[in-house]
Amino acid sequence: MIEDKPGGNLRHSLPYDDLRDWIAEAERLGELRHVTGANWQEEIGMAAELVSHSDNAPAVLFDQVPGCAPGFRVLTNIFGAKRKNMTLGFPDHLGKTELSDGYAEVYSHDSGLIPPVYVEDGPVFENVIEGDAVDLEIFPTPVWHEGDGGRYIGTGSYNVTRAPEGDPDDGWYNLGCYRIMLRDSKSVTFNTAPGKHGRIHHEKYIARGEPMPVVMVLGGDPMTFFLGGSEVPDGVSEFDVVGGLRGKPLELVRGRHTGLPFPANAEIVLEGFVEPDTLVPEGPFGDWTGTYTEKGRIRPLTRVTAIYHRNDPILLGFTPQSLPDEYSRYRAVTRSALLKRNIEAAGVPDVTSVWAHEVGGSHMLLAIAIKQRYPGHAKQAGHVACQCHAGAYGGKWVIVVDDDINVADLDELMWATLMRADPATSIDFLTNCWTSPADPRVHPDERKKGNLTNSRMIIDACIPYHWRDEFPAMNRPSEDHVRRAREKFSHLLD
Ligand SMILES: Cc1cc2nc3c(=O)[nH]c(=O)nc-3n(C[C@H](O)[C@H](O)[C@H](O)COP(=O)(O)O)c2cc1C
Ligand SMILES: [Mn+2]
Repeated sequence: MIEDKPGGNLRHSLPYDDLRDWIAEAERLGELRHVTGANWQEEIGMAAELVSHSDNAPAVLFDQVPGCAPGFRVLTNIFGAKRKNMTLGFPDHLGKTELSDGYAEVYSHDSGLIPPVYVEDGPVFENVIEGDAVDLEIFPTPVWHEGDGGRYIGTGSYNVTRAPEGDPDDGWYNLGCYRIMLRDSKSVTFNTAPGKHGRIHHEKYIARGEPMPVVMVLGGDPMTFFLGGSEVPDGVSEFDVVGGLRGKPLELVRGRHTGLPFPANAEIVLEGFVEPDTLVPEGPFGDWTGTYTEKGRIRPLTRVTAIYHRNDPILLGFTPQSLPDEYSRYRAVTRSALLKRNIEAAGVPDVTSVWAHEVGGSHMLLAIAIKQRYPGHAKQAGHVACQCHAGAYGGKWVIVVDDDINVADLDELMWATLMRADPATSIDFLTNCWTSPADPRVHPDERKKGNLTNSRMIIDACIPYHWRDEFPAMNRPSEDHVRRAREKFSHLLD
């Protein structure tokens, strides 16, 4: 049973095991629309863009895509309205910050891990296509944005990899969501940023001059996809974290060519090998920054040796659009939760709330509220937030405020920054920090040199601790005042 508060018992509350259960739940909520006949060249992408900007817009399931077998479907816009709560396993009425707080309570990477179990067979093996028969063009892979340089088959996807045998880092399976572009009917290229676990694994294979085995799960249950897109610590398998969140182990099968595991109930899985030394053009692709950042990118070639898919398979699409969008809504809820956990784990006390703002793609504007306990507390919170695992990548601004400020409200956050911070003395800058290839503010010359870094601004917008008793009070009306004003004058707003 779900308890009716944040942190209610998520363990038993995920109402789906696979993507089809999820679709049934979305139907039950009245939040799924069906579209037939839209083409992959343009129309699916157009519709996905249109619905992605509004939290109230439905999820959309596309079928009968011209040129593809009927039943081969694409699902988009899973993270909106009430289905956000359903997807994470919480009651309908929780707002986004309560949802994030609830997720922070149940998300744990060091306790409550439940490792997967292995099974012999599953629906994903209903269709096995190997060798010469491999044809990636059977799927209705859209061109998602007008300016994209290719069809992206992997957006709501994750890759499973492992360090090479004998490597000190071996022994756990990593799941990482890295976008995947179709190259031709037998090969793809995917895009791992420096420092990502999938990239680190690949670098270890490159050092040995060996191809890296990989499986790519292109449609599966949303929770596993979400964890594939989350910064789970080194050495911890996202499979185990998902097991913990579900309260029961994932059931996995193994690919026939690599032995790598994937959920038995996945929709579409590609298996293959990433070349150690063949680079091919990738992109451009509309990035999570709302830009086409890097033209002429080259990425490793992956040869697909097997396709496994369910009958009438569903490709999950989860594409960044101009901000704010579905992608930033999801990342705001889950990253804020992870970030709060990371800051607490570094020993910073009394972090009351955290919001990784949608407008910054959930990376570039991080707001942290604390109950100030001692001089220097705000600065400590800001610097930790700026550099911890969930906060470091692609960051720009970190703002620390007192706990009377609603960090998720941009107006309130900016008000506090303007009134409580002193530009000359409240701001620290850091240079040479970890950023994303999607960051449009990295100069092309630096990018070419491999200097993919940016700078940070950490704003202490808390009331100065040592003169807090003299700091002017807010003129925010008391609760009693607000209540009486409403009773007497709410008609003025009708
Ligand atoms: C829809 C989506 C697309 C993403 N695309 C990429 C990508 O192309 N490259 C990348 O490095 N990270 C991408 N990310 C972010 C990574 O998935 C995320 O940082 C995750 O933590 C990576 O897994 P890892 O920590 O195991 O490396 C994407 C995330 C999502 C949700
Ligand atoms: Mn990882």
